[in-house]
Amino acid sequence: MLYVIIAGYLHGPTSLPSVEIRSYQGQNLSSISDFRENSIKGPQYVNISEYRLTITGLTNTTLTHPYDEVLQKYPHYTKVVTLYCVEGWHVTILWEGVLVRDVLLDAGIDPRANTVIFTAHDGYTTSFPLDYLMDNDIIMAYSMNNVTLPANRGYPFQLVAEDKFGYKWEKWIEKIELTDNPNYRGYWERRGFSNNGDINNS
Ligand SMILES: Nc1nc2c(c(=O)[nH]1)N[C@H]1C(S)=C(S)[C@@H](COP(=O)(O)O)O[C@H]1N2
Ligand SMILES: [Mo]
Repeated sequence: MLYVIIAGYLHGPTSLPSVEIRSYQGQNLSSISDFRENSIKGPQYVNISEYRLTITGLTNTTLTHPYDEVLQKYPHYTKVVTLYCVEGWHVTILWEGVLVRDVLLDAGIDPRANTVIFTAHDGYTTSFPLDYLMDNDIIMAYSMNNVTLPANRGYPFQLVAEDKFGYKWEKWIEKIELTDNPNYRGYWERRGFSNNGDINNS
């Protein structure tokens, strides 16, 4: 405690661990413990010192970012969004993250690209039309309800795929790949779930 006070005087404020918030601008939020954990291989524990976010495929360059670099390089955004799982539960959370659009533009988008495939630490994949990610302020979240994502919630990054079912909200994102194959199907999509995953017309 004394150290924290001294460090505060010498170097400006030292941030202390956050406590989850449960309301935001008058809106009630779910808790980060309201999710049902049913990931294909259970919770993943990503070693952050070895972690790299790779952006590749039909890009001008392949980017490989350590975790801190993602947070330093791109502007931060917050939004309240509800995740609906096909199993019938839902959670409303304050998400904070970086725009997928900013990351893709940084890598440079080849004009032939029309589809984006996300691959996770557990081998899970899902994909989107490039336009969905470019036109809708879609973020990759590193924080939920003001708390850094816990391991079971997708640390270091979960995609906030708003207006899409939960199976499109990939956790533990490691790779973002641009392709020209709109027929790519991810893990659940290959097992019969719709490729667009739209909440309103699946
Ligand atoms: N990497 C990865 N991401 C994933 C999944 C998974 O199994 N692996 N499950 C998806 C599903 S089906 C849902 S509903 C959401 C939220 O699931 P959770 O409650 O298990 O976090 O994460 C999605 N993201
Ligand atoms: Mo789900």
